[in-house]
Amino acid sequence: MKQKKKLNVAMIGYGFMGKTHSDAFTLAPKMFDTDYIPVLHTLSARNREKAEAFAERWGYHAVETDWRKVVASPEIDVVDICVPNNMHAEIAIAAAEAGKMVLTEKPLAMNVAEGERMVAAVKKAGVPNMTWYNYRRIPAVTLAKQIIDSGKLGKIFHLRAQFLQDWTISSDLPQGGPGTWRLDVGAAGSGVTGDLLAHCIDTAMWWNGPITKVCARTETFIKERTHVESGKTQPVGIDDACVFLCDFENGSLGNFESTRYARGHKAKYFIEINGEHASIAWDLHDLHRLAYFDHADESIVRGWRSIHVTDGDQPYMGNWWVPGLSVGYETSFTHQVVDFLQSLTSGKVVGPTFEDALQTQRVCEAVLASGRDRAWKDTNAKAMI
Ligand code: SOE
Repeated sequence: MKQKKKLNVAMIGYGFMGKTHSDAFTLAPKMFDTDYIPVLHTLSARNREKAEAFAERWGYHAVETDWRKVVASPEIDVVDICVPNNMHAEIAIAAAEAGKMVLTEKPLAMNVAEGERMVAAVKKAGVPNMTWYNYRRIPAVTLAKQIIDSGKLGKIFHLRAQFLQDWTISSDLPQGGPGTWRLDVGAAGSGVTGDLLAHCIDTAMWWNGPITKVCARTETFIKERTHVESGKTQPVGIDDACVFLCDFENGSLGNFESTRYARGHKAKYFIEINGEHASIAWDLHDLHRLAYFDHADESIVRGWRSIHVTDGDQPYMGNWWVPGLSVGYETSFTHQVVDFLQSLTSGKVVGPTFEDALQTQRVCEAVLASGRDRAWKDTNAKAMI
């Protein structure tokens, strides 16, 4: 039997993302052949009682309330950061300095300056690193990337993306605290731009190259909310909605929209790209399907086809069930772990690395500045892998 190598994982945080990541580490080596086997070693969170309950449910061996001890522990190989955005930089830099592999939830950081320090730290330490822009690894989204790279679309003219939700419409919702830190600018850094549009920007730049200039309009519909920690009514500093136009380096045009005020939409992530010969569209609500239109088809049968991405020849699907049977949202995280583990064996770096996530951060920061100043802004974003 092939000798497998164990990788002890420390998870910092146990919220929604702690769950998706724990599931991914568990399932990845079972469904895919990897030389490395992640071990759910330590769960770190401030609330011991809740951390213990999470650890027991998911099979972590240990619980630690102080993340600094976890990062310093010689037993830990990988530090995975799933806490609010304002803690990413400090933990990631400490983990890199301690020689650990570091994974962090998106967005990479609160802002570009922090992101640059994180990139410098992982580069200096020479440690493998990745940011969880998971939607790249939905098989249909990965297939779209392969089709685009094959040149089937020809010259690209347009890319449009939306990420719509409706969960913050009530003015009774507080800011800060476990479920609502995303509304607190001090914890999140921004609103929909960093939380939702960042996903669209990552996928868009992965498919279509760097976004060079942006022109945005941001809005905060509810200007004050009670803060969970102070109990006081405080100004809201996040963007509730954001729309922006952009230029891509390849000459194509982009338009992006995100809001948490689109009544009826819970997680409507839609992205479409139009080329000279063909177009592709994908919708999170129908995540195992890829819409494809090819102008080269014979005219009497030409039209949008809906590709059911479940065939063994399509990305990742050969390791799942049998053709025709689909997989879900959670497998985007599983595939991210698989690719990360395989990169450790092959030595071939896979994205999105911290450096890639920094490019998305640059676009987000330019979008927020553009919304504030009502002016076009350069992003200085570079190509991703
Ligand atoms: C916000 O509601 C959220 O959970 C984001 O934080 C995730 O990144 C996104 O995938 C789904 O929506």
